Amino acid sequence: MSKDELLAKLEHSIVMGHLDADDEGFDGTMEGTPGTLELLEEALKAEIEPGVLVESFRVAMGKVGQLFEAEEYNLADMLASAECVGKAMEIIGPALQAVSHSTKGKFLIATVEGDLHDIGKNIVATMLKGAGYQVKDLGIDVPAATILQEIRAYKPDYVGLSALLTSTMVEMEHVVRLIKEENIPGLKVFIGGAPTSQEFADKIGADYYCRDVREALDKLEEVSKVS
Ligand code: B12
Repeated sequence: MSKDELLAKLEHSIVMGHLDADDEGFDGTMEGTPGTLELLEEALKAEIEPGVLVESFRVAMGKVGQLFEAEEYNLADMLASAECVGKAMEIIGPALQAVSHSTKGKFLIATVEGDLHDIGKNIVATMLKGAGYQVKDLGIDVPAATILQEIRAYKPDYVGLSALLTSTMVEMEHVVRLIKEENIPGLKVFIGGAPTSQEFADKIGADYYCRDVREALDKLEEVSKVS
């Protein structure tokens, strides 16, 4: 199988919520065929880069979102796909983190209160660790007060906030306002998550919006050059 075919199969297995060969997948027909975990193992053997794999996870989850929106998938289907990516990230996480041992700065990251989505946040946290940042991940559904408390205690150079719901973008705005009121010299606020945008970042006073983890890494490099 070529690398492209393997990636296409991996993407499909995620969309189908087909975790492994014991799992029947979304349509109940896939038991006995290689699932996400077996295909991932093959992809790693074929030396497909972890960064390429992460991008294919993002594409797959985008498709899942479309199916949910079209009401072809329900919440449980979305969760099955999320589980595939979650388990896959547990496997490739160490490889992503092994890239660098230097410290480029402290990055505090959280999904804001009311929001339970963590795949994107986890990818960002993992890749930043791999790129040499010291990352503290506060998890999901994190109240503003906890984020502020952690900023005071951990003293990060960067704070990253994630929101995947239009409803929790309001909470993100609230958190950014509270952070900015602290007036901490040099502290930069990064935001991300599918419904956010540069326009939204400008509106709420966040320093940087990142469409994906690649952009986050590029923007961090830029910031560290100027500061
Ligand atoms: C998986 C999923 C779930 C899973 C989440 C499991 C988990 N562990 O995360 C479950 C099933 C729990 C779920 C629940 C719900 N979901 Co949901 N979910 C999704 C789905 C399909 C994929 C999200 C994902 O993982 N994407 C893949 C990752 C890699 O991409 P990403 O998160 O965007 O992250 C990248 C960038 O955005 C960026 N980034 C993200 N965060 C950050 C942070 C920083 C600091 C930086 C720099 C960058 C960055 O970098 C990341 C990596 O490149 C999306 C569809 C979509 N298109 O997003 C819907 C989606 C977000 N969900 C949606 C909805 C409606 C819900 C529910 C309300 C459904 C319900 N009726 O209950 C609940 C809400 C629960 C809650 N309170 O949070 C809607 C949101 C609509 C809206 N505009 O508000 C979407 C868009 C689906 C749709 N098209 O309708 N969901």
